[in-house]
Amino acid sequence: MPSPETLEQRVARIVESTPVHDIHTHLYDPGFGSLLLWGIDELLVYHYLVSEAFRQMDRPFDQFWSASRSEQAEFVWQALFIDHSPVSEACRGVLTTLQAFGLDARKQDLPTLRTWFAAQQPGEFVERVLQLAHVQSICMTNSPFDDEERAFWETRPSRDSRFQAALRIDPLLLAWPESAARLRSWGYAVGNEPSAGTADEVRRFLADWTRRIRSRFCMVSLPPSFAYPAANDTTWLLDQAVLPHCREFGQPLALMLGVKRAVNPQLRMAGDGVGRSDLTALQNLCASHPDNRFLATCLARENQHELVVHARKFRNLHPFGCWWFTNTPQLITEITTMRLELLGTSFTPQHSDARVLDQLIYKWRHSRAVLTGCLTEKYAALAVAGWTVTEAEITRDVAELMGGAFDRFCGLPAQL
Ligand code: RAT
Ligand code: ZN
Repeated sequence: MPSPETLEQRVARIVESTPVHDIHTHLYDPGFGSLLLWGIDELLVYHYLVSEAFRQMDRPFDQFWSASRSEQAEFVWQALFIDHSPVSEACRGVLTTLQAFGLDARKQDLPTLRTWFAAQQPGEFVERVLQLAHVQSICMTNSPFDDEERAFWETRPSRDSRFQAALRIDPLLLAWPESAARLRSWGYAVGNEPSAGTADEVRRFLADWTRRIRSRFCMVSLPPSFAYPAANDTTWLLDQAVLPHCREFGQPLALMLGVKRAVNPQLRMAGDGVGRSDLTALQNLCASHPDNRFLATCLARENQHELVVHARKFRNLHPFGCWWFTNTPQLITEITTMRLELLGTSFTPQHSDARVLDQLIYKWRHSRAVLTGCLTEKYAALAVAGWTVTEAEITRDVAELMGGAFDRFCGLPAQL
């Protein structure tokens, strides 16, 4: 007789079979062609790996950056997989991904791996990855300030409904008045100084883009120095344009707090760092705008507890994800356990932040394993207290955590 399923096996089975809604990625709808990255070279030149590789090689920065993409991938492979054991989370991710494709990274050298990827048919490959990662839908990161991306939107591409849009507005909020000049060049009559007319035009810009890309929410990443309210452009733009826009469209604003951009510019995209935020800003936003909803994630480990406590006080705040430097098994375990203990299931434990399609596989395999561990521990503790959870209850909870709570918080995608 087969031995009965343990609690952990049951939770694992349910977590693994529940499709996830990945609420923050840097992936693109396949209709955007070359903007959607995939394949072994892209996996290896992921900026998480590039910053690690520079620690293990003496190569001058210029020499690395002037090399071709495939040479850069070879440098990273040599430094992180051949010369040292690939124990970091980002390295392990490459191996999990290759393994899921049935490729033995130990046996196959880079040229052989490249040949395998080159033989994949893009459309089928997208389906295969989504299936292996068990991802049902994805939020992209869509910036009108990105020239390459804007050009795609202007062609009015046909859309894959699984790839939902999120309107990213960092330059608008953080680089005014430079961004005012860009808005003017696109036909919006904004001035550099605060005025009712400028606020209306910024709102028109936001409304146009929300409709054009059918975005579900606005997003911004903010430095540790972010304060609210403050006597600066960010506060007036939030108060007069962004928050009214979100209210009008019934959409949340996602705040990603604590990134220090370009602490080492020589690393280019890999050169951003972390800093502790003062989450009083978030508290003030939630308290003074009860009719707005805020999604929030923090980059600093030191901010995680405060974020959860704010969420206990403000139901217009929804914590999400273990972002970037916190997306490691140890920190996901710590953060997810803390959130479960203080918020129950009213949060979204993870997003992938994938930049390369194939990464969905490892990001979700690794995160699902951690979520299984955290939930098992909590259900076992409930059993000790005389509350044995049923299959249906676990299924309900997991669905909440893997996109259900997020969808309820955000509201259904608007018919724009
Ligand atoms: O995790 C990342 O890939 C970072 O580079 C950032 O893009 C970050 O996630 C962000 O959205 O700003
Ligand atoms: Zn991101």
